[in-house]
Amino acid sequence: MHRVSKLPVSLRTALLLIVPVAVGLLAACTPDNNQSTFGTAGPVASDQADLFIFIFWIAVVVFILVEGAVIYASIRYRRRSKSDKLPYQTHGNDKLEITWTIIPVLILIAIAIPTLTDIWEQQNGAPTDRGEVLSVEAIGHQWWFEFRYPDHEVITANELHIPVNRPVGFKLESQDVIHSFWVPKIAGKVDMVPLNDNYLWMMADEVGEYYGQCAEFCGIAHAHMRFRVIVHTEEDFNAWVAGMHTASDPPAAGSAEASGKTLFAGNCSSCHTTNSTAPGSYAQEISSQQARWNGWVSDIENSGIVSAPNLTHFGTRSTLASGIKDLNQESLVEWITDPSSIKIGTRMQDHAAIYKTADGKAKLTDDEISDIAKYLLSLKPGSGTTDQTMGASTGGDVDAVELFTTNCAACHSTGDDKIVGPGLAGIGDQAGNRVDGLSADEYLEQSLREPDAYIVDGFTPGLMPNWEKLGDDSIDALVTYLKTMK
Ligand code: HEC
Ligand code: HEC
Ligand SMILES: [Cu+2]
Repeated sequence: MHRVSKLPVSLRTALLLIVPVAVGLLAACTPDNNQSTFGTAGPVASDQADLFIFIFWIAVVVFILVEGAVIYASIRYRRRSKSDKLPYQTHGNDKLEITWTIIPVLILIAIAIPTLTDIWEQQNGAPTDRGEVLSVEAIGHQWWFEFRYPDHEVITANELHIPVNRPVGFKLESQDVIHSFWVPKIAGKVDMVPLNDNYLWMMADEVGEYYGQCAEFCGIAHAHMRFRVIVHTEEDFNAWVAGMHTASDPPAAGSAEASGKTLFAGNCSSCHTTNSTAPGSYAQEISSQQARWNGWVSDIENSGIVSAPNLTHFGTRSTLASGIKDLNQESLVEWITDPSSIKIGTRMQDHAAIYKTADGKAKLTDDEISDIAKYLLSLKPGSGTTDQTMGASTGGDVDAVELFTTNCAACHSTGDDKIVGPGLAGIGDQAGNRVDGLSADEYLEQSLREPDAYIVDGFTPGLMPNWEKLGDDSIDALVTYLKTMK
């Protein structure tokens, strides 16, 4: 105490400040912390942690020996008199020099063996002797993560579901810049590089929810590019997969959710898919996502579309905006009103037509935003009775809005905005004048059955898919619906 009180004031305050800061920083290392690499929940992370601890203790021993020798020498042989006479000078000691060359070599070999073994095990692909490998493609986007399960034909975003005690093999990709995939308690980190696939495997040995984080600076919202890993029992995982293939029940007519659904179809569905439950929708979402990306790349400044998180069964998620906020009506309303209040720099706010306002906030009323939020929160696996064939007709009622949302909205807005195809506002009036001799009905039907028979000015052939596969009832319903677009 006596010594400390003699220090200059500024140094004393500095010391007083260092203590809480150091305690604060060290607190981040407690194994309980969500992003701590010490409390591990899988073999890859625990091998990495063990390796760290092993190297750490070797470093501690080296530190104590070397620093001890330095301190001992500087005290024992300190200058004791005012005489300027040099001490006895010695040069070269073969025994000593050989010893201090060999010891570090031995230490480095001791460190290299487990390091190389671990690198080898982790780079060698998912082990096949520890259970059936689950394949996942993880794709980094500014600033969110897309997860595709090719074997199960499921696509989701920002929340990765995996079964416990089963190896998961990841193919890591990026659509834009370099990101990095890291789940501190389970595995990582490996870069997600555009045009160059990387591979990583992980396995979780405890059921629970874990944090993931982009670990490579990738732009303004990098720190807000997180995700969650939800580790299920095998049974719950299978139930989750089954749920992802079960359509939501349609909202009751006249409900807030029904109004939200229509508003979503008009304002949001050019970028977001909400119904990837039907067979075939997996491949379709991949091509829509690519089309959105191509649309953005072809006009980075003004594009009205860009690849975006798949919101199928969004109501079952627990987080919003790639792990930044808890998901609930309130946070969702905040997000839709003004995404930057939660996360700055999103491509959603930069490109969606509804944010082209003076203050950048959505061109929607509070009630409309609340309805959209209610609709999104209602998206959960339904009773399983809803038709599963991409909204195609099964003889009963055909929901033309649903058909349009599922199949068309990725490329066509119902307003004037060009996405991949022309905005369809007014098509009901114009259809009859497009091609001489074709009535509105005939022209619209031809657009769906033989899209390349007539190409709208300024567009390229081959982009508009052929819709014969939807069946006659669905095509009739779509034609009727298109005619209402005055
Ligand atoms: C121009 C394309 C585009 C449009 C249009 C668009 N979004 Fe988005 N949306 C995005 C992108 C990109 C993200 C990812 C943002 C991020 O996290 O950086 C996103 C994220 C979201 C999320 C969070 C998803 C998650 O996994 O947490 C929600 C919810 C959402 N949008 C709802 C909407 C709603 C509602 C509308 C219509 C009012 C809409 N979006 C219109 C591109 C779009
Ligand atoms: C992959 C993108 C894409 C999808 C999905 C798509 N379209 Fe198109 N559509 C286009 C393009 C591009 C054009 C313009 C080129 C042409 O005329 O073929 C177009 C043209 C049209 C036209 C003619 C418009 C006019 O002004 O004459 C109609 C009508 C149309 N689409 C309806 C639909 C409907 C209905 C669906 C859903 C069942 C759909 N499209 C799905 C890309 C798409
Ligand atoms: Cu990133």
